[in-house]
Amino acid sequence: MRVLILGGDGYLGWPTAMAFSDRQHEVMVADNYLRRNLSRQHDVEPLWPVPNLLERVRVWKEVSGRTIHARIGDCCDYHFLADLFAEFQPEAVIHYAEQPSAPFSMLNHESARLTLNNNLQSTQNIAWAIHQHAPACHIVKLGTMGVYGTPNIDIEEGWLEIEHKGRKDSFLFPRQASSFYHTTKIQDTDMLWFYARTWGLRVTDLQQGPVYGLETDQTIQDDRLGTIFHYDELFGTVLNRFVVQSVVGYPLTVYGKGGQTRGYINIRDTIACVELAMLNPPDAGELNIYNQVTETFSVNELAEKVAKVGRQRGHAVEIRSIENPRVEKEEHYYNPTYSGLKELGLEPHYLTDAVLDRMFAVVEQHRDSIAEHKIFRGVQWK
Ligand code: USQ
Repeated sequence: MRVLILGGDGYLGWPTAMAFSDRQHEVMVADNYLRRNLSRQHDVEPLWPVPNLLERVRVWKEVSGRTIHARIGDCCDYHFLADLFAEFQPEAVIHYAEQPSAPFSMLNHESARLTLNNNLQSTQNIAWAIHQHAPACHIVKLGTMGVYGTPNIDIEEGWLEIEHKGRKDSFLFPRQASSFYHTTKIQDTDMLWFYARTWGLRVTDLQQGPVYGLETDQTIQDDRLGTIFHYDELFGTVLNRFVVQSVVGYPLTVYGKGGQTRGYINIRDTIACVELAMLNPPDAGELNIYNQVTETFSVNELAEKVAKVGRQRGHAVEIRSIENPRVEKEEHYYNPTYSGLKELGLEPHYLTDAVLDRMFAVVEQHRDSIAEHKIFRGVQWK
């Protein structure tokens, strides 16, 4: 399939590009280095240095013999994006090109403005570029489980059937996000659903939970092909952070009571899910939604799992509850449905001790590069 990956330089974008290339898809990546630039500005660069996107593409060619086309540019620049669609004529576009950090979106007015403008403008541009240049192209947008919040009822896969005064209809499941970033992910879904209904676009929204992991079948082929791995408060996700904290003896930063429960997913499964979604497009005018997680854990459960494996490897792991910088429920009901992607063929990689052990082995190799001051800064939701 001819697939355009927007945000192709990121934690998920680059591993997806290599995996799809290996699976014989024709891949073009585009990125404006937003994450790299923000990391530099905020002194939270990743655990290991990563070659620029054009260099990554050259290394991939050297290692695999395969070609990934690459363009550097901003999806908020309509002319840049429209030209990509006109030239490449993608059959599917994977939209990773959003500012992905909840804490970053709560940092200050400028970070909130950037998150709003970037996430909504890029999405609107994609809808227009498809409408004008590649109308059959399927949009696979990375969404987030965080749009649902933590309601006191079971979370359905995107839609909820409502019976009201004797009549029935299906609506998007109620959304009540817990950060400004997550709120922009509600808005981009609403925008794409509008364009699907109005212009007949085909859209899949993947409501993904926090991702963990640092290796895929392709990243391990050469050190220069590694993904961008963050362990800082702004861009690191909780499990990745806990492994790094364990390796340097930094007490695991459990926010508040630690009962916050989320659906988690291994980076390998992210790639598999995105491909399954891409290969199973909805009809024109329809919005498919999948909950992209494979198991649920509370923060306390994650900390215990990481601590157990860390101690087995000789680390003195301490778990410490600290005052929660976020506004979120610390004890709550959580029961999401996530059967759709398994029905399409997903075979999950679960969070076993062996998976954690391998994460530790990789992070330990980079122990000397871990900068403790990056781990916690306490961005306040209030
Ligand atoms: N948490 C801690 N200690 C930490 C970091 C996080 O207790 O040091 C807690 C958070 O308060 C939260 C949970 O762990 O309750 C998950 O936090 P996270 O930082 O791993 O994930 P989050 O900020 O929700 O965002 C991440 C990605 C985002 C994606 C989202 C999926 O950065 O792009 O959309 O996971 S979800 O959380 O399901 O919305």
